[in-house]
Parts: sequence; structure tokens; C-alpha cells
Amino acid sequence: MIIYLNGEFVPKEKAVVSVFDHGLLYGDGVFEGIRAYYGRVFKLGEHLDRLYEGAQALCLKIPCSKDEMREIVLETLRRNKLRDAYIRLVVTRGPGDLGLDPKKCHRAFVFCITASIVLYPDELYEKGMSVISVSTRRNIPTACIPRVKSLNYLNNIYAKMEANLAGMPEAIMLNNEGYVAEATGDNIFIVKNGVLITPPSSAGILEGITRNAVMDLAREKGIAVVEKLFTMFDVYTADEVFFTGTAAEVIPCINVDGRIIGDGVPGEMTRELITAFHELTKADGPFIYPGGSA
Ligand code: PXG
Repeated sequence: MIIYLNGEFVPKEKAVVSVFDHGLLYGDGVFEGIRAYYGRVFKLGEHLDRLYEGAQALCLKIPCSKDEMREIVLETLRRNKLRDAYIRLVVTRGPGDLGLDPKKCHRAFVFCITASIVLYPDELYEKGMSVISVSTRRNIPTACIPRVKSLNYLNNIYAKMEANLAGMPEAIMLNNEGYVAEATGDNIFIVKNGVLITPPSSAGILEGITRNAVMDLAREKGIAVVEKLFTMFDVYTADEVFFTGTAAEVIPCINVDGRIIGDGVPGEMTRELITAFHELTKADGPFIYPGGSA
């Protein structure tokens, strides 16, 4: 496995980061999880836009242009001869001293890993998953901005731990006002009377690339899509519930806090959107190899 590490391509064993890096010491940095399907990098432009916007919000200067970063991602895939992959692109604040002050860090550190991802078992996509809502609230935007995909994931990890302790694969997190925000690493959608509903960005969520792609697909199909605040009552009484994320893609949810959702099987709109999403992954993003094949 070859890793892009701050200007070089190195074998996995040599891909190491300083213990003085503020990404490690303070979770100071931003990252993206990206997928390649069929020799193309899905929504690469959108992922790079989010990475650079997050860095802008953190006053973190990424030491290369967006075009150069795009090339770094594609070249890392080529060096590993991959066509289908999970890509982890990380920009840390870089090495500094033991104080938290970012101005002591003189250069951001960039690395890119291309590997595979362990998805939920196929069975969960076919039968749907059971989840719970947890007591850990999503970070409030005035403290730690959820729209920034930062290296500080403790908020989500606390919620995931609650799910783990309850023997559940995923958790629904509410915001500090008690409205539904998102899952620990996925966005949430509900379907009610044929309308597709998801929390707005102002609910304090990460605006998922998969979320936006699914909303576009639904609109193309003539489905009404609404971004609005809702509560767990709306989840319990929804006709369908599903999650979206780069790793999870689109995954149906058929039981929440013990309440059976709809008929207790993945709903029609969810299944339709899963199919449409799979089709889209064949047709989006820059080709990794010239001529479109490896
Ligand atoms: N919300 C949060 C909090 C996320 O971390 C999403 C939504 C979905 O966004 P995209 O752009 O991927 O559609 C994410 C993405 C994991 C894992 O191991 C998940 C993410 C990142 C890294 C690892 O499940 N989440």
C-alpha cells in the first residue's frame, strides 16, 4: 500500500506523523472520506469544496491548490492500482509545540490513504437496520461547528459508544434543542406521505455529500423534498427512515428505539433511491485512469 504523505508517496510502513502534530494532540485539522467506484472518484469536486471550506473556517491554510489536491487523490489511487476504493484525505494543523495555539504550527500536513471500507453486512441493506436515539447531543454550532468535518470526532464517538453498549449498529443524535440532527457518521431522512424530509443544515449537522446527492436524485424523480426540523415523534411515525453517508451509502432503517417503522421492511422510496444512487455512482466524477479504464 502506497500513501501520499506531505509531498511524497511512501510505503505504508513509512507513513508516520509527528507526535507534535496538532491533528493528533488536539484534533486540529479537517478530513474527507471519499469513494471511488468503477474507476471514477465520486463527487470529488464536492468533497474538495467541503475540505477547503472547513479549512477556511479553521484558518487552516492548505499548502496546495484544489487542483493539486485533486491530482494527489487521483495519483494515490493510480499508485495503488485501484478502481474501487475508500479514500481518506487528511489535512492537519501540522507540528507545533505542546501548547494548543495554532499559530505555533507553521505548515499544515497533508496525507491521503486509499484503501477499502468495511460496510454494514449486506443483510442490513436488504432487511434494514435497527437503531436507537442516544443521550449525547450533537455539538452546538456556536461551540464546535458540525458543518466542519474536523478531526475532532469525540462528540460522535460518545454517541457511537452508547449505541455499542446497547448492542446497536448506529445511533440517532439530537441537537441541543431536542430536534433530530443526524447519525454518528450518516445523515438521516424520513418519508411521510410521499414527502422526503431531512434536517436542514441549521439543525447543526454535517451537510453530507451523499445527502445532497440523494436529495438531487429524489427531485429528479419528482419527489417533494423538504429540509425541516423534526423530532423523534416524526421518526417513530414515519413511513420510511434511512441513513446516507459515503461509507454506508443509502441504508434503510426499520426499527428505532423499539418502534417498528412502516411495515417493518425497507420502504419503496428507500429502495428506489438505493437503486438510483447505485446508478449515479457509475456516472459521476473524474476518471482515475486515462481512457476511463485501468
Ligand atoms: N454526518 C457525519 C457526522 C459524518 O461524519 C456524514 C454525516 C455523511 O457525510 P457524507 O459526505 O459522507 O455523505 C458523515 C460522514 C465511519 C465514518 O467510520 C463516517 C464518516 C466519516 C468518517 C468515518 O462511519 N462520515
